[in-house]
Amino acid sequence: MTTTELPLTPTATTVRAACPHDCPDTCAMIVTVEDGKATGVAGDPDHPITRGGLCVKVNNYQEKTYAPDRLLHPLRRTGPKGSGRFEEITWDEALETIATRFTAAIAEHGPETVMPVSYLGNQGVLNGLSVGDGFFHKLGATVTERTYCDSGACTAYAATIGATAGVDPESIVHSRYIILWATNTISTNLHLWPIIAEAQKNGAKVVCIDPMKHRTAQRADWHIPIRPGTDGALALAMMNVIITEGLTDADYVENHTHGYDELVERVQQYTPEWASEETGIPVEDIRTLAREYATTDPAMIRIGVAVERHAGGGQTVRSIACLPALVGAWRHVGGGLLQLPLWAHPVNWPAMIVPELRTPGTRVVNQFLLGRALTGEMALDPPISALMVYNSNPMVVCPEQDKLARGLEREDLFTVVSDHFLTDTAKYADIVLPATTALEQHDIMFSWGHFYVTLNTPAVDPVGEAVSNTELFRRLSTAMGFDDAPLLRSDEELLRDAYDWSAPAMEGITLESLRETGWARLNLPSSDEYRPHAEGNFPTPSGKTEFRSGALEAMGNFVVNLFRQLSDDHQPGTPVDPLPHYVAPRETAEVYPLNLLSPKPHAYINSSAGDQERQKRIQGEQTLTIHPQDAESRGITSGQYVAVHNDRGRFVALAKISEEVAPGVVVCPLGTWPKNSKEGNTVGAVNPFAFADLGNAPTFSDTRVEVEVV
Ligand SMILES: Nc1nc2c(c(=O)[nH]1)N[C@H]1C(S)=C(S)[C@@H](COP(=O)(O)OP(=O)(O)OC[C@H]3O[C@@H](n4cnc5c(=O)[nH]c(N)nc54)[C@H](O)[C@@H]3O)O[C@H]1N2
Ligand SMILES: Nc1nc2c(c(=O)[nH]1)N[C@H]1C(S)=C(S)[C@@H](COP(=O)(O)OP(=O)(O)OC[C@H]3O[C@@H](n4cnc5c(=O)[nH]c(N)nc54)[C@H](O)[C@@H]3O)O[C@H]1N2
Ligand code: SF4
Ligand SMILES: [Mo]
Repeated sequence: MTTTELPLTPTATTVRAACPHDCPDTCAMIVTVEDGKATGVAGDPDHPITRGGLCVKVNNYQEKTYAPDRLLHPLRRTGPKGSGRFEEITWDEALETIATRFTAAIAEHGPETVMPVSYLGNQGVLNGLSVGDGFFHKLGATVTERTYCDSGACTAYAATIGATAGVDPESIVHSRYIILWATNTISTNLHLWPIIAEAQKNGAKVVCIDPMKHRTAQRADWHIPIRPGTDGALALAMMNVIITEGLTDADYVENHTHGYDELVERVQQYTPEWASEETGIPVEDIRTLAREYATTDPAMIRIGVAVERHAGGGQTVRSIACLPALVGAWRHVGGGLLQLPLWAHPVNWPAMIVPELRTPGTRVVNQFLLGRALTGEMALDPPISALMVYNSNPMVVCPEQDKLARGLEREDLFTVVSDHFLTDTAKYADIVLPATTALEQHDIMFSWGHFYVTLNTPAVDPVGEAVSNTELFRRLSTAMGFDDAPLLRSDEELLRDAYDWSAPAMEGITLESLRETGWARLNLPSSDEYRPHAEGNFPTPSGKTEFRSGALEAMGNFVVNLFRQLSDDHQPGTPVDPLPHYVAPRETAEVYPLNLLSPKPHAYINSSAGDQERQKRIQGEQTLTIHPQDAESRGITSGQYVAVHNDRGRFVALAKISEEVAPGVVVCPLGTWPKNSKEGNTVGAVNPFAFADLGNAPTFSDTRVEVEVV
């Protein structure tokens, strides 16, 4: 179906938009508008990735825009924190209260007493990751370190092969060996699946390395269940086999890699026998995987974000990133590594972050420590006395949920939350502000899953008194008396600043052309020809794949954030062994017997859509999947409520007994809203705040628990 064939009433028009979510697919949406109201959304049938389909999380997006429980006016708290009792106030009152309270807090404690908390509820270049940064820099607020997603993997990846986009996802049709490593593609990267399925139909072998036999693993040719957090051992043993059995591409290694001799020496200790003990994978399977991977061209590896979420996540990605160069996979179209092709998008991040307004040396606090920072368990001088949350729902996504709730209950803390709905986080706010949805705001989207840039044109006027994040921070800047030009830019000016339009990748693409077409492929070679590293050319210090990493050697541990750059917050890192090595999971069976994983929910996008009726119906109640053996030994039967607990807290979920998980592994998806759970708690209650080895990544998969019938 082409756009013009969409069923339209005589008064209807269509507007080109973009899915605003933190999802690799970044779908091009077409919104139908009738009498000033959005009546439907559809995927653009002409878009080579979207292919006319939106996922179950978003295909009724207009219902979110017009949801009866949507926040439409600013609110002031009237009951105890967390009670959810509020009264409507005007925007003027809201802004005046915020300006007065921020000013008073700063007068008492200094500017670092204010802390922003935001993440990727919206992924737009205008309204997403960096919106508000300029405002908070100007204020002198504590800098919020955002490393929820892939910062450990990006650090490891950049340290090994540089900030390269890697394999074009569309080139995967040419792949003949496809390893899906810790990713549930059909749930989390749906629009990549048809491309993989086409390759599979053409004879490619699809291998899925995952502790869980989820819907993607069920469609794979080979599912390799692995003990969580031990993927580094598998990758190192694959290198051991490849080197020992002479399966390397000697010419590629000679010309396009750095540190091979040291790597050879290093991986000697990582035998398949050793790795089998660590990973629970039979020795012969490890050998077969290494041999097949090394001898089938083109071979590609898609690494999921989940591979970074344990103590050794960084070194795991380091080891995986070494593999393609070792076997010369980069020589071929559809061979190599696909992680986050966002590196191809020339987003003009400095124009968005406005780093020139930042006072050097300003304190940095990582968001995983929010509970500790608010309860005072993390000693902070000055303490946090004013908090502003937007684009994030920490009560669901942040570890140490109990501490966070206690911190948010503090009577002396002034909290502002901007959102679409009264989330479990917003319930603790003193002031709640209504935000617009994608249908009501301007934006431009990069993608971390493909090479297309997408423009989001508002389809309708803001509903009620909701405002976009860009407008919110313009209003706050004015309320605080800030007149710096970058803080007051209009959306049109921001759109012009958002991309580096003169970059080679943007050749032939302008804001005007995007207004016509809605989206465009970056100016890169066609996916049938794209071999970015056939001749090396890695953007690393040596220009090669660095088995021995010059970056880690020079800087120690560092943080590459999703802005594709060294974090602003970079501090000299702790020294890191520059050769890949194994870091075992931190939490062991001696303390708590079961390893809890909290992957992405099929019907929600993180916690977004988690309170929408249709999505709740599809996702169902919060469940814990447990192996029959583990259930039996605890007297658990299917459909019973079980308590999942450790020293950090507990949550209650419905038991689902299934061999989809191995003995010793239990799975509860992220995303349920605490208020919709049996006892008001979710996986965040048991997750640790601890960082992984690189890039301050989270360790959500490095979580041990016990389970019992409630
Ligand atoms: N439906 C849906 N799609 C989403 C999202 C969503 O919330 N819902 N969120 C989006 C976001 S923000 C992200 S980051 C991506 C993430 O998407 P993915 O990269 O696919 O990550 P997850 O779903 O968290 O986990 C994928 C798989 O990793 C496995 N896993 C966990 N720990 C380990 C381990 O140590 N080793 C191995 N080998 N596997 C492990 C889990 O069993 C799970 O099946 O999805 C995006 N897309
Ligand atoms: N246990 C566990 N925890 C995890 C993960 C895991 O796998 N397991 N995954 C981690 C990962 S990969 C990620 S990316 C993070 C995600 O963490 P977040 O980015 O915080 O994701 P959401 O829970 O969806 O929260 C986004 C909030 O922003 C709001 N929002 C959306 N658009 C706008 C807007 O335009 N303006 C404003 N003001 N608000 C808006 C939404 O309504 C929603 O309440 O979670 C992390 N946490
Ligand atoms: S959440 Fe992802 S798959 Fe779903 S519509 Fe948005 S971009 Fe597409
Ligand atoms: Mo994420």
